Amino acid sequence: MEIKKYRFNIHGDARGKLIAIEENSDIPFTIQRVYYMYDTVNGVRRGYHAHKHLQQILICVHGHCQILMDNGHEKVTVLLDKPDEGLYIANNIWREMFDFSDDAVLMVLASEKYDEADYIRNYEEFIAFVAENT
Ligand code: T46
Repeated sequence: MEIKKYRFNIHGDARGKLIAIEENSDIPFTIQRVYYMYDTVNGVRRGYHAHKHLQQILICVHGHCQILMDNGHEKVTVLLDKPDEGLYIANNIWREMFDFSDDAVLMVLASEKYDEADYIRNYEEFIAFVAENT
C-alpha cells in the first residue's frame, strides 16, 4: 500500500516555529472540519472503522502515536511523531490509532463534515464494501 505523507514548510525564526496549511495546495482537498484528540488514556486503541467518502490528513502536532491502515488486502503501520508531517488517509481504508504518548495531540484535517452514515464500523462490512467498490 502506498503511504502518502505531506511535509509542511516550517516558518522558523528567533521566536520559534510556525506551520501553515492551506487547503487544495498543501493538502489535496478542501478542509470542512478540524478535530484533535489529546489526553488519550495509556494503552488505548481508537478508530476501528473506515469511511466511504471521507479523506483526511492526520498530524501528530505534539508527542507521537502510531496509525494502522488497512485497505482490505494489506496493512501498514505508520509512526507519526513530527508536527510538520501529515499522513493522508483516503476513503475505503480501515484505521486504528494506538501507542499514544502521554503528551500526544493528534490533529485531523477532514474533507467532510461529521456524518455517522459515512462510517463503516464493522470489519466484515468493510471487506465487503472494498470488494464492491474497487
Ligand atoms: C477517524 C479517526 C482518525 C463528533 O461529534 N464529531 C466529530 O467530528 C468526530 C470526529 C467525532 N465526534 C464524536 C463521535 C463520538 O461520540 O466524538 C466521539 C468520538 O469519536 P470516534 O469514536 O469516532 O473517535 P475515533 O478516535 O475512533 O475516530 C476519529 C474519527 O471519528 C474518525 O473519522 O478517522 O478519528
